[in-house]
Order: sequence, then C-alpha cells, then structure tokens
Amino acid sequence: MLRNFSFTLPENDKNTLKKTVVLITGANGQIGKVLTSALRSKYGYENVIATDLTEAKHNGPFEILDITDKARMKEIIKQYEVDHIYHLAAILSSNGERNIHLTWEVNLESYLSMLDLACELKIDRIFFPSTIGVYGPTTPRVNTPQNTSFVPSTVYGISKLAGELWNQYYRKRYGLDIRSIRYPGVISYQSIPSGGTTDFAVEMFFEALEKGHYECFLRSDTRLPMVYMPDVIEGTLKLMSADKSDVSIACGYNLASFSLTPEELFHEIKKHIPDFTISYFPDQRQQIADSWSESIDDSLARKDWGWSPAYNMEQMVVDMIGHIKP
Ligand code: VAH
Repeated sequence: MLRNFSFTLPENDKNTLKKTVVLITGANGQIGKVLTSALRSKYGYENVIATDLTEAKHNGPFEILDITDKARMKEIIKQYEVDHIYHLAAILSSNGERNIHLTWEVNLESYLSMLDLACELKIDRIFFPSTIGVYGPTTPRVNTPQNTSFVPSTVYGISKLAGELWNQYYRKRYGLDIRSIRYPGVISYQSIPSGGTTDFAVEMFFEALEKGHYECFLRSDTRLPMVYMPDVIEGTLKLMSADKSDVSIACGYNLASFSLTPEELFHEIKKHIPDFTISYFPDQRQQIADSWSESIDDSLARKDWGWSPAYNMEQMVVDMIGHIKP
C-alpha cells in the first residue's frame, strides 16, 4: 500500500535547488551577443537576463538598461534575484576619446555603483572585462608581464585600469568574488564591432568578401594581440566557473592567443580570396595601437584556471571565412 507523506526541504537544500540567475549588461555588443547565448545554453534561457540600451533580438528575458541608471539596475537585480553579473557595457578605446567624461561615467562610475549594489544585494560573482587598453607607452611591448608599468593613454584604458584596482579593493575589503580578463582584440563573425582600435581585424573579413578591397586605418606592420571568439567564450566561462580558491587575483588576467599585423592578416585572407587588395591610411587610432603591446605573458591565467586557446591565426581565418561567406 502506498503511504502518503510530505516533507519540507531543509533551508540549505532549497538554496542548492535555486537555479543560478545571470545578468548581462551590454548584451547587444560584440562579445555580449555571443556570451548571452552561451550563458543561455549553460544556465537555461529563462535564467539569463540580457540588458542593453536598446532592444535587440534575444531568445530570452531582455530588459532595457542604461547602466548609468543605478535605480533601474537595482530594480532589475532584485526583480530577477540575480546571482552572477557579467558587466560588458562599456565605451571602447576610439569612441572613448570623443567623449571622455561620458566614457568615465559609463566605464567607471556606473561600475562602482554596480559594485556597491553587489555588496548590498549579495551578488555571488561578478565578471569585469578588462583589456590590453590598460597597457601604455611605459608597458613592455613584447611578452607583457601580468604586473608591470601601466600608464594608459586613453580614457578607455584609464577607466578599465581603475576598474581593475577597484576589483582588488572590493574583494579585499568586502569579500566580493570578482573575476576579470584583459581581453586582446576580439575577432568574430557574429557582428562587426565599432568604436575600437582592433576593429580592423573583423572589418577586413567583411570587406574582403563584400568589396574585395579593404582600406585599413592602421599601418601595415602594427602588431597586436588577438583572440578568436570561441576561445573568448570558453575562457570567460572557465574563469567564472573556477574554484574561488584558484582565482588568485581580482584585477584582469593577462590573456594571449595569437598576434598579427594587418599585412599578415591580409595575406592569410588572400589565400582564400586571391583577388583581395588592401590599402593603408592610418588615422588617430594608430597612436592608440602603438601604445598597446604586441605579445602577452598569460602564464598566470594558464596556471590558475587552465586558460588554453584552441585557435591559431590560420584556423581562425578558415573558420571566419566559412561562417561569413554563405
Ligand atoms: C578596442 N577592442 O579596440 C577593444 C579592445 C583590445 C582592445 O578592448 O578598443
């Protein structure tokens, strides 16, 4: 005979049954778009709340959020009972120079408000994307160490470096679990980035296929570190799921994959599109690129949480063309 019984879960078990809810800001951006769908595959569509300034097509919950609006940010975090935040909203290096005060407000002040909310609302984990933009003219350009001289020359770099320092401070003083990566230039086929200095490496593919010619805004021999989007996603999720005890720093981890010059990328693309031509008209972005490094020592990321990129430049080019061509 079946017996009727009921039981109440102890408080701890209830907590383990709660699904992780993730909030992502800047979800319409180059990384945001791809990361949102990766997070949705991992945590379930309804558990990832995408936010940005304007509505875009998203398969799951979406909220309009201007990150300078702290009250709205708090409302959304409370409404969805958010556990993890990926704070991708930012103004990039080239656009940042056009409005330095807005860039500081968006990239730094809004982030500080978010850190305060994270303490108040007990957010479990935060991801803060930093950048090779924190490097500057005094930073060694080759094999840039994790800890070295940082005197960034753009407001983007200054705001990201300050963000990294606040990460360390909030981790030490309030115990916040903040994780961060210094992304190199990110190459992807899902969208064409704008407002950055490394954008040429994506634009070149689209122009090669659409027009057969690309006019590059950097000098042909400007060597910069790059990473392909699948590795960005893999690495970011790996860092965010690493054991807290393995994450030794809250400022940005140096991250490297491959480095390239516009000329090298051009020749690699030309192997697949033989009629492709290029011309060079360096603009003000050249100065920014010259202040960054050309290769990076990422041994700490490899040691702490197992960073290991899968794509080299040749494999990335084949994959990019395969996706854009159709
Ligand atoms: C920019 N893509 O060019 C960004 C990036 C590596 C630099 O943060 O501004």
